Amino acid sequence: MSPRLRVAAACALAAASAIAYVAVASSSSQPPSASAATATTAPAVPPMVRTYYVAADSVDWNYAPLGYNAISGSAFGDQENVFVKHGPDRIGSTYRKSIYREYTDATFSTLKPRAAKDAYLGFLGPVIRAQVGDTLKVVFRNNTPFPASMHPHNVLYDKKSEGAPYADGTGPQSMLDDAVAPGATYVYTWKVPERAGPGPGDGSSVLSMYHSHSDEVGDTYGGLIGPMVITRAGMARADGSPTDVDREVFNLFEVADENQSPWLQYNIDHFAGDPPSVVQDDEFGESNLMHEINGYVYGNGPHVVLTAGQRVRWYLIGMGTEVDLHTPHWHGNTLTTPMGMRMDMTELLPGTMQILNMTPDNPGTWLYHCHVNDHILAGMMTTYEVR
Ligand SMILES: [Cu+2]
Repeated sequence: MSPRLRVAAACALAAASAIAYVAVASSSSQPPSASAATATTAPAVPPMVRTYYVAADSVDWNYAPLGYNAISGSAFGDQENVFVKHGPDRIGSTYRKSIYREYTDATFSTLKPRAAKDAYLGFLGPVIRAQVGDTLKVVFRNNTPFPASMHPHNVLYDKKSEGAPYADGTGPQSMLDDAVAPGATYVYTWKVPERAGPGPGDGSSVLSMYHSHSDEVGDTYGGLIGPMVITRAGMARADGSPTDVDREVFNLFEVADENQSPWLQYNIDHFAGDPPSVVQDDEFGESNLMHEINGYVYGNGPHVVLTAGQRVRWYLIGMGTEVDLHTPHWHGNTLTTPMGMRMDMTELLPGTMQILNMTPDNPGTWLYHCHVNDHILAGMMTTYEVR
């Protein structure tokens, strides 16, 4: 199929599924298991098709928009300037990136507004939600100049919706999803059976994620990653969120290696001086290792605001390479694992996810950071607030 035909086909599919949240009959719906936490009484939400319109967009992203160290309250010094200082041979804190953004419909003309309380999500893609028994249709538009895809974790997909190119023996019609061309649109269909949702030891929801896998390493360092939540059947609100949770928070811990982003040359050309020789410079390479949480360093992102007594679920994602062993640590409040173990920190490795529950009881603005010393110095820190 030609790219033009592919777009036309995708648009037709999008139109057919434009009425989001259409209830469909499904035999895979299950009542909540006996081990599930007590849910707030709410009417059961029937299985449905949930449609999302997601584009990969090119944006100029500033990892440090405040321009100072918001954790220490001080101006950037020598330590921070290794990573954030702009100069003739340094890119600084602003890089062009590819990020997933949600639109209101298949025209991809209007961005879906992100609520102020979710501004902390930073460069993460939209939170995609489903209840066990649902089907997800994701209409994907690639607005970047590089091939891109959406590869999901946990949900059930066939070869037309895997979003990853490799020698799997499939034919051309099963490879359109692997690397969606610049300007093209593709519709991914992901099923959400029991095995995609919470297992016996989980709470009412599990974390998943999606990311581009056309060039897995470059695409994710370029910024194409987002969270996905699958809620146990019978425990979802209409929007898919779990009924026994008041607030959900999503964090990515990653050393974003901008040296491996497909935008590297663009960033050198537009944000650094001119010398192409900078890429041979070890210190230049170091300057592009952005130790970020949701795309921010040194507490420069909007922080999460919680209310004391809320049932808060923290969903954590780790990505990257061998330096990406992270140990998220919360000051001020404690958390429990779904199995009921108490902690105020946890661990993440590249490509792994963790879920912790918190009922904050200690008001204040609290430090929340990776506990790895090298990562502390490089700015993998933020705060959260309890009111
Ligand atoms: Cu870390």
